[in-house]
Amino acid sequence: MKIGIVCYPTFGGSGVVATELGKALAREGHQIHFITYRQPTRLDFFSANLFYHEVDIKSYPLFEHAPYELALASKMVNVVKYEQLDLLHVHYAIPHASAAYMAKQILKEEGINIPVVTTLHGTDITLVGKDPSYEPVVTFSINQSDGVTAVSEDLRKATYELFAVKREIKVIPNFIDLERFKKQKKEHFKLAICPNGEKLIVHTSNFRKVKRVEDVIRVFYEVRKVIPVKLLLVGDGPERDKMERLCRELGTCDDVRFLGKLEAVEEVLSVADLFMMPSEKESFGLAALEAMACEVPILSSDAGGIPELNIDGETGFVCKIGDVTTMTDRALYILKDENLQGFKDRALKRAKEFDVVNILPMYESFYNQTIEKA
Ligand code: GMT
Repeated sequence: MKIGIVCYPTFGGSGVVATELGKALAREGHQIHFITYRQPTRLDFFSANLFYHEVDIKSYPLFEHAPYELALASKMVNVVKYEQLDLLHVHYAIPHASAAYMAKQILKEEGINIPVVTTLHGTDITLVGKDPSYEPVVTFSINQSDGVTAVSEDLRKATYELFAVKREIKVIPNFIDLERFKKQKKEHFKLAICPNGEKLIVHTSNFRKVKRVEDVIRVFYEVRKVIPVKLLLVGDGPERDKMERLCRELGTCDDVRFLGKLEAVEEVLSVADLFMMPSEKESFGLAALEAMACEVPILSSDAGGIPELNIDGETGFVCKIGDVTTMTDRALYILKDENLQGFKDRALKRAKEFDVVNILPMYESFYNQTIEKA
């Protein structure tokens, strides 16, 4: 198949899922055309089946905000027409689904019928999309897609609750490349961070409010009163300054490192003993799956789709959002020497269920069904 993939070319979340999906499809022999405003982060190599089309966003003094959606729709028209694509797959509804709708209508005028698949990722539904400033367009463009998928059962349910969506939504969970995400031998790294055999807690995120990084630091602060432990925080975003201040206030700076954005996150995960994801909202929790694949147990909140991934008492623990006291107890339980290895083994076993090899055929068959119906 010749497939156009539209996504945000960003560091985590939907952009990574879209890029990894495209790469996996290309390995299977499909021709993949990425249409984005910047080269996606994990697409910096040559492959005969991978193509990248940059959206040109022309500025003009009249525009306070350049009309990205129009530039994107125009680029989609162009790529579908000249590369003779069979299908467009857009990741994250805003504004990709509505841009795809516009491209589809324009192409229809020229006698081309391009099927559109929209994948809902989370905040496009639960946070930004339900805001009245976007809701009518989001509802309309989801209903106009030829196929709709969501990354968890919880997100599927939330979409029906929050929007007047009539389309059937197929759940296709996120996936992991176990060739890349696996525990690596990085003992020297562990020794540098934990010179006295301390346990290591890791959190990675985009440091937005919904990630509740403060809970990570507060749990760490409580755990540190009981056992020797260190904390690594990977990523960057609007909350980072506040979190650095909190560490200074709590006097934990010597035991906490802010690493900023890191491409090879699997190296850090390889030496972690516990991964924390206390999010307020989380449709799936890809970062937790990446940690599990590196044999790291998860201490998470019960937000959104996380409990579909992290099995309470097995691969880690699932606690109520914001319940720092229970999270502290659970962290201490997992980190006990006699418990830790069991949690690590079960985390890896669970991660293997989300191997890209298992999930890719779900997308391929969904594409085929959508093309047949369109
Ligand atoms: O978590 C974010 O803020 C990024 C966001 C995105 O769309 O890039 O992530 C969402 O999509 C990921 C990939 O499907 C999911 O693993 C995340 O759970 C989801 N984030 C939220 O729902 C908050």
